[in-house]
Amino acid sequence: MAQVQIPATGDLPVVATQHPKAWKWYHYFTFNTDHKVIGIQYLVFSFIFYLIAGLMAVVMRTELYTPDPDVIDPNLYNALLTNHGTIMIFGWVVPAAIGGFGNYLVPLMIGARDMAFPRLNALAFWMLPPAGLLLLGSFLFGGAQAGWTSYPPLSLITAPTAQSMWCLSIILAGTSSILGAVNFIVTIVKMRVPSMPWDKMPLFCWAMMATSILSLLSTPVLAIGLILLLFDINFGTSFYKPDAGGNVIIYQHLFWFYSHPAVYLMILPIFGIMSEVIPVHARKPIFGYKAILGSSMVICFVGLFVWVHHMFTSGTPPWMRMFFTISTLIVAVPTGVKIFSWTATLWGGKIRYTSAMLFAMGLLIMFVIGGLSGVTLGTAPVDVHVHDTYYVVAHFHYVLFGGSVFGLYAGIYHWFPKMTGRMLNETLGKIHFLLTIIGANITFLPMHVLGTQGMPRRVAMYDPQFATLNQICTIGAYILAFSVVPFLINVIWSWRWGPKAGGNPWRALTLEWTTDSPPLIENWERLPVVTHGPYDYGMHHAEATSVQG
Ligand code: HEM
Ligand SMILES: [Cu+2]
Repeated sequence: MAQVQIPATGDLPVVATQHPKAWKWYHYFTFNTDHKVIGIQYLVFSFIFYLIAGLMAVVMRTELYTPDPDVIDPNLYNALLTNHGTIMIFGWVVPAAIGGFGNYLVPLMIGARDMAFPRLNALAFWMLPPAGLLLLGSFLFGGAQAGWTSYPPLSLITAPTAQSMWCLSIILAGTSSILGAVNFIVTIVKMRVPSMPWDKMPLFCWAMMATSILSLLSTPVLAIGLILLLFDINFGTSFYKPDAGGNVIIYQHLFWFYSHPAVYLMILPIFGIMSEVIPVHARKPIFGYKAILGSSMVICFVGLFVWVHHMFTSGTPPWMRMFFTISTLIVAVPTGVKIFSWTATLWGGKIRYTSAMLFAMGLLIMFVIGGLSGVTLGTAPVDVHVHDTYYVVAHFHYVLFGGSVFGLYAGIYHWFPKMTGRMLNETLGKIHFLLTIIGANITFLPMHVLGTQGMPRRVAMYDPQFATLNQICTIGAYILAFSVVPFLINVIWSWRWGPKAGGNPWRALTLEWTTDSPPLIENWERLPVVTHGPYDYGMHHAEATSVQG
């Protein structure tokens, strides 16, 4: 394919003749610069890694079915634990939400033909497969075993080769995130179609803006922390070695300065997906457009000042505990604003219980449970008691699985017709939803009890008094593993044989629905003109112009 300059605005020039008419399957395995191809590359890649990390979880839960370490070697358990967490975060939620949905949707939603820097975009994606291979390859050397947080001194003394591969992998993934963040910010600021003012921009794009600013400010700090760790492991430096004058707490600060914001990197784009899915399937204008976009920006800013809530038990002085307890509780406010706005949007709407909507509603319930346990953990006096217990594991699985993963599924059910031109099967979708929400609650709800009773996290063996609840968790995990089957059948079957979707099957109002499904290579023949707000449902002028295809 000839390299051609794609103009930001204006009508499609002669370049169309230099492109193939539509991408063929093998283009998806090449260094392609089309944002839609890259978006799908991210989604498929990250879903494969989701399955791999899910398999690791099934093995761990099988081990935990009984109190003794009788299924796998405890060192292998630690390696699985470390890579499960790492892959779920850096290989699934972050690349799927930001790289996948962000790349696919942002240009389409703002009326652009591509991202601002298409080649940089492709480069950012192609850094991920080597990062993934480094993680998987590290199992040849025993696998990194120090947890996804990789605190020294543990990370300095276990499996040094594997730990170094882990560091390199995360540095690669982080660099990819930084490149992506620059691209999103420039694209959103510079490439909106002229008829789209800031206050008519879809909320998903606002969420991507907040996500990208946050990523740009925090990711380099993680890279610094990990480079110093690599030096300590391999080159005899002692940044973190206490016996040689180093300080382990510095690592914790560098790590959490990125990794608390990382929880917002994983949830802000998902909040963006929620703000798109809910109004379409409830046929109502979103409640509190400005409140939602404002709360994304507030989360982006305040989220930079809460990281020490992960370090309440690291000898932090009392004034610090107080400061970070208060800042943590403040973040709950903008989050609550969003939950309120979505609930108010549902209120009195003409709700269509599609699979996308069911996952969005499931997210509302699950995220509220996870948010409440988050508020209790953010309060230093409580956290000191339940720190490093299963209570923490329960909390972050409610926000990560019940939040991020539910949101990714809602997004897939909503935009699959746009991406492939085919509808997914709704019956299989509902079976998938039921298995997922039942499985998730059976797996993660008992963990709150286990944690408050004192079961530590990150262990392959435990006291027999915890056996019954652990068995329940393991059964839940099997249900969760099985829940993927109807989803996979649905996606593979529908991609080929599903009913044709047409341009706008949900009668939605954002710009991605004004082109064909799947969209043309440069998105539109003539760029769309914005004549109404993105959420003007039920308003006559908007409904009339939106129906297409
Ligand atoms: C509602 C707002 C939230 C609050 C108040 C909150 C608070 C906390 C606190 C205080 C901890 C530390 C627990 C400990 O000391 O061991 C923690 C851990 C964690 N949180 Fe959150 N959180 C929130 C949202 C989220 C979100 C949205 C995610 C991900 C999408 C998330 C993922 C995690 C993870 C992965 C951990 C485990 C860290 C570790 O290995 O220790 N949290 N959270
Ligand atoms: Cu945090």
